[in-house]
Amino acid sequence: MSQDKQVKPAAEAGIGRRRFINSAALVGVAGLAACTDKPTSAFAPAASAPAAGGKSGDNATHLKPGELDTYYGLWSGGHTGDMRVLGLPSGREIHRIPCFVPDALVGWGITNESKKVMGTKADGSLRYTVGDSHHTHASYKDGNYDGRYAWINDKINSRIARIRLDYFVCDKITELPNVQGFHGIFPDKRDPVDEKINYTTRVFCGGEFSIPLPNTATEDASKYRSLFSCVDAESMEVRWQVQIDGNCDLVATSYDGKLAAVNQYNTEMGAKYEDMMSAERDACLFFNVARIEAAVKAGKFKTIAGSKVPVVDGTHEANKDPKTALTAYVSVPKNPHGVNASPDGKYFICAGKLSPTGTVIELAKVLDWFEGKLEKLDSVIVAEVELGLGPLHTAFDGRGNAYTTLFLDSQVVKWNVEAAIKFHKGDKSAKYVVDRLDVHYQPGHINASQSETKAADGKYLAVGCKFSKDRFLPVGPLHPENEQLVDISGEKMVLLADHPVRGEPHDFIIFKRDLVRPKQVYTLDEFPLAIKDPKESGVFRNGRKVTVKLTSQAPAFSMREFKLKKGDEVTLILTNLDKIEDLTHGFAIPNHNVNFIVNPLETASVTFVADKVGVFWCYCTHFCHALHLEMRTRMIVEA
Ligand code: RUQ
Ligand code: CUA
Ligand code: CA
Repeated sequence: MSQDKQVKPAAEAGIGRRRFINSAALVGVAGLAACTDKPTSAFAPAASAPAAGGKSGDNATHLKPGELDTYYGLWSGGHTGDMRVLGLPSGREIHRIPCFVPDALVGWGITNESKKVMGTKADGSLRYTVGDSHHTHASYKDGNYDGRYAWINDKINSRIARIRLDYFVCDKITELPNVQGFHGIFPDKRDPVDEKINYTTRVFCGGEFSIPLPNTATEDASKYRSLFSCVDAESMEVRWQVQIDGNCDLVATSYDGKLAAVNQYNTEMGAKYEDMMSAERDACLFFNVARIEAAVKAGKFKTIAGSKVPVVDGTHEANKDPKTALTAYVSVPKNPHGVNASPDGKYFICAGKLSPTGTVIELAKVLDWFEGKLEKLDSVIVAEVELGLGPLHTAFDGRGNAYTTLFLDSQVVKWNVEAAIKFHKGDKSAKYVVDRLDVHYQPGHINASQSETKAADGKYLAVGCKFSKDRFLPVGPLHPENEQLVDISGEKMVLLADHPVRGEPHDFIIFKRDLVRPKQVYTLDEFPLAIKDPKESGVFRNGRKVTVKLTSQAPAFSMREFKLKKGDEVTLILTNLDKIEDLTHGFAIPNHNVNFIVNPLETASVTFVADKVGVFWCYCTHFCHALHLEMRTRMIVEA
């Protein structure tokens, strides 16, 4: 508590006195677990808040039974390692998409198909069973989401997963070589050169922790380096990497495809947190995408032991001449967090974190610098204005306003970007702060409906509050997060609702529901192993290796029993031949660690050893029919 008292709410304290957070306050920042005093009590309950565009007294977040949400939200699950799908404005959680960690409901990590996506060791067991998903973004076309893919990262094991948005399933996972603490991701929005490619073909990935390259037990941290990686959106292979000075944190991309950028909080290249805060300024590091690809094509790269990926040199030293530079290090205040692209395509905004400021960088000027037309790189900064304490992430409404989370102030600040630029130029009458809203509590991530697209619509804002404290019924020591929904359709922000979510979501995106076209029944052809006719069922033996082929049609499996011998290595393939929406079956084998589901026309397989003599009732775990309980088959394992 004490550290928080040193910093009064922005409304009370003269913000100028806190130009930079003093070192005593930093103790609180480092813990980032500062708690506020009593919650702001004068809070209108959500039900009485005016609805977006609705009659007053309505609550847009309350949908009547049978009503559908108008937006999808894709939420990263944090260290649950999954992706969540929310409906908005209701805030209802509709789905969880397993990717980095096993999931008991669908059998992710149990079926051979999911294990292949997740990656296995030589003995067939999973390579990893933990994950930490932070950032999620979707593929673009013409500056808006095109409903093909979403991507999500795993910070622990440096993996990027792709989610197919036709079936809302993960279909590929790639592990980045020589990267630790893989944090931000962002797809490009078009190709920088080829006119015809007006859609996403690359995903950029920021490596946050620096390590020895290649990784050895070197103790001298001054030798550690970070890489910025580019993954091919289709093949999911790593195309190239850039070795940089400092580190990468979060990523943004420009609408013209020419630029990507990361915020850097550790330009000091410190190994201890004190070292990482020693400089007054860090950087927003820009990448010239077309030049990097040209350098790779021209063979101007090295490789790092253990990987064949081309690595180009993006260090300060190698990029002093703007006309050939691959990178540009733009100086921004102390330990920035978040870099976000405004929907008008003009600016990247870096939030200050340890500085109470937001920095606005004009992209046309960055391109000018790369052409040699701008004398000083610093002049790409068109505003650096005070916002409040602990600014982290920024969202946009498409009407020229930005919304930045203030972690320490427990607020969202709405500010006008063009007014901030005027103010920075010297027009001190330009009022750039439009509104402030208390949120509950300590917000990290923020996003608005369609925010980082050209179709930003300024309707809803979701705020990822890291602490929920007293906002929900107590359930013991572990609190849910509080995803708050805010109406931003008017001048003032209006808090609409609290939504508890299981820990620990980070970033999320919100988009109009008609941008995706989900399919609710598979086609048999999606699966090479599909058993298209129940007559193909049977037990097929090849020495100790046995294949069991089975189909399901409510309320029965195609074989009522099947026989195995103790010690058989069994691969069981199950195709669900039911083709009706919502008719999913499960398949569980007692005492064999097998349980998975098959959705309509889906095929899945499992491999296990029949190591116990006996009768095992394999049963359907997913309620499917009035005779669901009767839906079983006997596995008889003989000596
Ligand atoms: S970023 S620490 Cu991944 Cu703000 Cu959540
Ligand atoms: Cu099939 Cu329950
Ligand atoms: Ca720093």
